[in-house]
Amino acid sequence: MILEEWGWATDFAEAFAPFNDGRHLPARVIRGEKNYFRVLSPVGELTVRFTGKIRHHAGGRPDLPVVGDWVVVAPQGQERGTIVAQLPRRNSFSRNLSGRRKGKEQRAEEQVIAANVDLVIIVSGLDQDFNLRRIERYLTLVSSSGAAAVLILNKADLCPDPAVCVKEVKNVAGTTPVVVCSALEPLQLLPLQQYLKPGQTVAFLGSSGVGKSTIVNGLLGEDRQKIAAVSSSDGKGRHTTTHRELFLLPQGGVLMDNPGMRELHLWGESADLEESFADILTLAQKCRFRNCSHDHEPGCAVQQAAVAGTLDSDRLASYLKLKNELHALGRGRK
Ligand SMILES: Nc1nc2c(ncn2[C@@H]2O[C@H](COP(=O)(O)OP(=O)(O)OP(=O)(O)O)[C@@H](O)[C@H]2O)c(=O)[nH]1
Ligand SMILES: [Mg+2]
Ligand SMILES: [Zn+2]
Repeated sequence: MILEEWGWATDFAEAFAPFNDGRHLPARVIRGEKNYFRVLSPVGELTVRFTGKIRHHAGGRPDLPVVGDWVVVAPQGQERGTIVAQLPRRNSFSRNLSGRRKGKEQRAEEQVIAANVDLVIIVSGLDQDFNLRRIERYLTLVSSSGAAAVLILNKADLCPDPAVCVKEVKNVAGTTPVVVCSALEPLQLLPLQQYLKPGQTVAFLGSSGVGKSTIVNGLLGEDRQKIAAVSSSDGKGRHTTTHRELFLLPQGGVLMDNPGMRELHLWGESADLEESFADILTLAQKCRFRNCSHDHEPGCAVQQAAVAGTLDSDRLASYLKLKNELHALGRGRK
């Protein structure tokens, strides 16, 4: 087993050095179950649990291992082991779980979704799923993680005029590359090859039913992931994938398939909007007040652009909504 194929690199090796005593193995979490993990180690796949000590030191959920993490394992026998430490993450994605519950004052609760991801491919369907506001939300999530992003507009076969949607998406995507395809046609996945590199981890994110697992199977060249038998007629999907999991590509590169997220509440800071809403931040430099909220102030260049139609007013509303969400989060996590 060559660990480098799974993304092992010198920074992780340095962090592992103190454990390199012949009794421990480095391993990557490739799948998480309720009470155990599957990890990939130099001696192959192992089923591991984590010690109470890690649970104690973690001081809460965000620090516990997630899929993508590199961990230190004390092997027991041929197939089992215990996670004794977690190596520092390069990056991670989080969402705010408290947003899922109804109620007035909610304490923010961070859920780390995945770790050590180089590139996120955000998948959107060109069917009823198509929603620019959701795409903006995903782009903001990715920019807060520090990973690179690519947008896939899948199910092109179900869209009478994909070019119209692509144009709208490009208005919100900034510099993020946009790829249009139908995952049912393997040849249409070829443009994705340029984003897959040996040792790099690529995660697929998007709503349920958009075709993430279909794309993963297409790239792996085999049906590893179960996909929905038929597209559901309301376009909402069915949560076919229930676990996130890493897969090794035959030509190198690691793919992470994810369950579709029903709701995505952000975990981050207002600054995370700087990349996903760079156009608004550029306009804001011309606002009369430096701390303009772009809501009601006189001399607001952002509002003026929305009135003039050079900035989509729905996009501005989306920006203000996400900004409020992140501000509220800043208060809630204190
Ligand atoms: N028409 C059409 N159907 C597609 C395309 N890609 C995927 N599908 C269908 O869409 C349905 C959902 O695909 P999945 O790959 O299971 O979707 P998913 O994003 O993995 O969904 P979850 O696992 O629930 O998050 C399946 O019936 C696929 O066959 C496409 O490009 N065009
Ligand atoms: Mg799936
Ligand atoms: Zn303003």
